[in-house]
Amino acid sequence: TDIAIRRALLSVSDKTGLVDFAKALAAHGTELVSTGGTAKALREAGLEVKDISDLTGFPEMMDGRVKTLHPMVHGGLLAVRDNPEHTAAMEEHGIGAIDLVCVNLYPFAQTVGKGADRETVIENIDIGGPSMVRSAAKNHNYVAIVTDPADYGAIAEELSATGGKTGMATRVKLAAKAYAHTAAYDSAIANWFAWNDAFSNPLGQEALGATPFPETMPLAFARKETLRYGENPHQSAALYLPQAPGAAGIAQAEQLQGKALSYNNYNDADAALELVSEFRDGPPTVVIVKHANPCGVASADTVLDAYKAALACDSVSAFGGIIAVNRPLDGETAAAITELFTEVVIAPGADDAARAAFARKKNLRLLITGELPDPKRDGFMFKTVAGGLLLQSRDNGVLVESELKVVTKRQPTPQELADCQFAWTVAKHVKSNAIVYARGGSTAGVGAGQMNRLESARIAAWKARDAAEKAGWSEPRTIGSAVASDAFFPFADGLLAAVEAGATAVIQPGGSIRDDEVIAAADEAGLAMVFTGMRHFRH
Ligand code: 93A
Repeated sequence: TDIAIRRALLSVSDKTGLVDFAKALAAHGTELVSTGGTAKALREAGLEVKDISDLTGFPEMMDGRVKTLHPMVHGGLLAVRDNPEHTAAMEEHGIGAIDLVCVNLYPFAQTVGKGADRETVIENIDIGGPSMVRSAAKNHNYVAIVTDPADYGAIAEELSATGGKTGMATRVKLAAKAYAHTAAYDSAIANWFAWNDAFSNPLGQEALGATPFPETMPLAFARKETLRYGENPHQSAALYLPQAPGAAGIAQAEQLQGKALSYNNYNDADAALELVSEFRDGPPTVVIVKHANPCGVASADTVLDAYKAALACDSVSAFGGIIAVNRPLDGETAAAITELFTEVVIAPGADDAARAAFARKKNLRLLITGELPDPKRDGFMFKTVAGGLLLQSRDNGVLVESELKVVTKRQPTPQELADCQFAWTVAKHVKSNAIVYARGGSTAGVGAGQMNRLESARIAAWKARDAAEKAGWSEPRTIGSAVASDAFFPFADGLLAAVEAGATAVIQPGGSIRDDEVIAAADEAGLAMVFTGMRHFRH
């Protein structure tokens, strides 16, 4: 059944094509009714238009929050025209039928995309618009619902072909589109609520209640770039950014030079930046990462000295590595870095001399972060499993010195305690099982990703001996070092391997059923051992 469009309600935020479409309607004698901004645009184009307030008998009020939410509107949209009760109600209340609705909604997603504040985003949740869209779409037997300016032309043609009518087939198609539109709109809002808190809401995860995890996991991320390939050349990949302000990390860094970052570059650069950010309030510190594990980390009086010390930990692995520093780079340090092949350098800033030094290495990617992200910030971590997705909160636990518990007869010396803290911070960013030896503000040996803790302890010690040999030192730097273990020692063997390597202090979470055994072994060897009470698995 064709329906003649006697009255049309137009209320659009995106005014594209509006005037032409309204003219096409008016050409068939259709009465036009509009909300404030839309009516203004139509009048300016010389069209005759009735204000919505004249229809409802109420002014548009509360900053426009209430303009079309009225029985005069929704009665006119929802009435079943051949239902006598409905028509009687229309007559009784003076409700006139509305035959076509042209609505597009407040630009919610665009407002979010612009990084608007919370209040502005909320104000851009359209209520009256979707209500009209849904009412009109439900009653598509009688009402045409137009939500997309791209459809104006075809509808205008249908009007001219039929003398101002729409056909049922058109109205059904428009109704389907309308519900898809409001569904997408509401899911964008749901996404924003689900994710805004994770990334930017000062109320943090508390605001989401005891479980910060949304019932469904809508991905409110927009593609930033397509990457050349994934972890391997036969895999494809892309980088996405959260559609909420406040996200801070490697994805927000500014690239000053070099080829586009690869999937593995991003992964490694993330590991490097996350670790160096732990030192954002510390002395100059340099992190060198390979295969997402730190192979050398050092703090010193200058960035240059820290770089040299970090490099000496494992100069072999450092080749083709990712370097992150916690201070703006100077020319001298930049020049030293460019002596070795490096994939990516990440820094809060770089002065002109540093930029000039890097510019000589065309392929080196230089990433500038500005102020380093806060290691204590909230956030989420994703990991896929075949057929599913694992989601957990960020590991934002940081060491609080006052919460350390000395469990051995011997107390750590101040130097041992400092080395313990340094080793622990690095171990948090090493793939499990992680064992890290540190001495005098730099790593002495890093053991990563082994299936048992003893092996990680042995590998780290072996790497320290190798580094000593390469650097011509008289002894490995594990002698007199502190050793950190990312999780408790289940047996004394791992601890004894550290003793053998020359460690004099141990930092670990504690909590094993054999803690007594492990503490006794530490006492026996004259070690000082502290428990953190917090584990840092990372896989
Ligand atoms: O604030 S609302 O949710 N309350 C309403 O009653 C209402 N009626 C229409 N938003 C409402 N609208 C929206 O206003 C429409 O969806 C459209 O996006 C916009 C058009 O306003 P104007 O004509 O003043 O530019």
